Amino acid sequence: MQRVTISIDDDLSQDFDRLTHEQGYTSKSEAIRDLIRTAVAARPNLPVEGACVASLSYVYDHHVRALAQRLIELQHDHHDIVVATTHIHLNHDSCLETVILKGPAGAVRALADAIQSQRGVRFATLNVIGVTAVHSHDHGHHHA
Ligand code: NI
Repeated sequence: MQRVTISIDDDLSQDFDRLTHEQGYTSKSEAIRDLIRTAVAARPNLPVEGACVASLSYVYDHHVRALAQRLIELQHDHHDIVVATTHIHLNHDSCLETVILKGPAGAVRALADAIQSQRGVRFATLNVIGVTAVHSHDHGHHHA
């Protein structure tokens, strides 16, 4: 068993307490463990082989220091798989971006992970629209 200390802003912590109370949790730790289990189980099973088309949407606070610049740099670093980016100014603080990605599934996943894990990026959702398997068929399993 490991002990983990995390920081959560007051608003989010109160919302979480309200939710877990409604759900009947008596232990905040168990509620957080369940969230982690769900996150681990829900990670999309994106193959690392083949080419895919995907959209990545997320909200971020453009006041977070250097975040907008980092997101632009990440996209430029992967200009070979970034097809288009739509940026919407939601309000004074928040921006919504949807990035259309096309390329090797592993590279698409890696870029989506790099963007999602930036501090200040929220609600990131990767939607893989299609994967074209280009298996080399020399790795010991069969396809129906
Ligand atoms: Ni904006």
